[in-house]
Amino acid sequence: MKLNKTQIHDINQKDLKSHESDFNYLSDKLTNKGLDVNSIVSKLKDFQVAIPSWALGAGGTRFGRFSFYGEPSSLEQKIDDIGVIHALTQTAGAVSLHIPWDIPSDYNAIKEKADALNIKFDAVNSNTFQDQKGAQETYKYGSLSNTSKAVREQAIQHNLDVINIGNKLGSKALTVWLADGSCFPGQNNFQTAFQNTQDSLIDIYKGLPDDWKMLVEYKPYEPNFYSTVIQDWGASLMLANGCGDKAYTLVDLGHHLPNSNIEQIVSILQLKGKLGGFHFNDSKYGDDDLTVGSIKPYALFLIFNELVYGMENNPQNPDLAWMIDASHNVKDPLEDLIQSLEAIQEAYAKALLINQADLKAAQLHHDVVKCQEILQDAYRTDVRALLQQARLDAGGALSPINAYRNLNVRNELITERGKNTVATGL
Ligand code: PSV
Ligand code: MN
Ligand code: MN
Repeated sequence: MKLNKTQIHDINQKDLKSHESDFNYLSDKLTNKGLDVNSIVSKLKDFQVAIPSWALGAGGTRFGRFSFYGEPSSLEQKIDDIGVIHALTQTAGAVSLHIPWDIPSDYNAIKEKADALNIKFDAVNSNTFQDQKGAQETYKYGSLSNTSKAVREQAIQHNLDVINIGNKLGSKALTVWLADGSCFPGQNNFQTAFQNTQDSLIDIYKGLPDDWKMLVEYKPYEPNFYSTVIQDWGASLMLANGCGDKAYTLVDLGHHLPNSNIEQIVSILQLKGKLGGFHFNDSKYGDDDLTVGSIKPYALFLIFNELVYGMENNPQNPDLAWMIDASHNVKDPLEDLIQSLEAIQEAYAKALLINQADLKAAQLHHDVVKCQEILQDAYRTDVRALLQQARLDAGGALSPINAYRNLNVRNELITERGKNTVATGL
């Protein structure tokens, strides 16, 4: 299924008048505060977030999986689905592939399809957390950290293969997330596991093309519940530094112990020029992979405040690879991704409203109350008309969810594809 601009344009007509009055009202208010509304709208238009190829089917828990049907069963169909989301939101102009879940069978055909839908290939993800069919060695006791040289070599080679696949598609980054760790005290020697991981990453890094980045993702626990080799930003940063200038830390919002100050982590990584990628989701308890902004929208806003500050003040930090890393059981996955994209844009827009000069002055005067007022004034502003304007300018839908439903997308997909389901392996 492919949406065209006319369909979306026609659907927008009904809400155009009320959008215009909302936008003019907000625009006047913000202009009076000294903000450049056009520049904010254009930043929102430019902000693109990659959709992971594994989030397009209903996710699942270890207790069950309930399909929405019409799910994509090939990489081509996954890219079609991202095309639908991108046509409506104009914010999902990239895909992040997981290898070997999504090895293209015909590279040219996939590239042409993605090009036609205006979708780029963002970071490619390696997978050494599952054994692959026909593999000689098992990752049961770790991959890049394993005490067995043969296992480490297999895992290194897999990452080099992933780089090669990404290269053919135009990707410029490899994301490494390891499940490596231990389930029980005494099972692993921490130092050996860490050193093996460092040495393996260096071997992968040697195969990285000059214009590529390596993104090292961390996570405190799960699937291992006693220790994880790359458990936090400190471990990730040490490993990245041990590899070289093209290696960076990747922050996933769900990969922190409760109450971690994630905004402070992203801020300091940017200061050091070492924040390379970002996975969006939300969580109540652990790595819940819930819809972005569904649980802690204020925390997301505070994180965006630091990201905006870093994007403006830290030229030593590269452009980030943004990706949604969420998936679950009870929503239409495409609607869920649309909601996540909206929440991301909303937090970004609110962060762009913060008057950084006023905030700095209030900080210098130790005016704690004023500092909080400045942040909360931005947070409490209803910025949805800005998001709508950005989408409208780019040819997207005023309300992507309403348009998705009015255009009957899920039923169309079911008619086209039948009651297919895909197990993502998550
Ligand atoms: C691990 O929990 C993770 O967040 C990593 O980013 C993986 O690549 C992704 O989920 C899918 O397994
Ligand atoms: Mn992640
Ligand atoms: Mn995760």
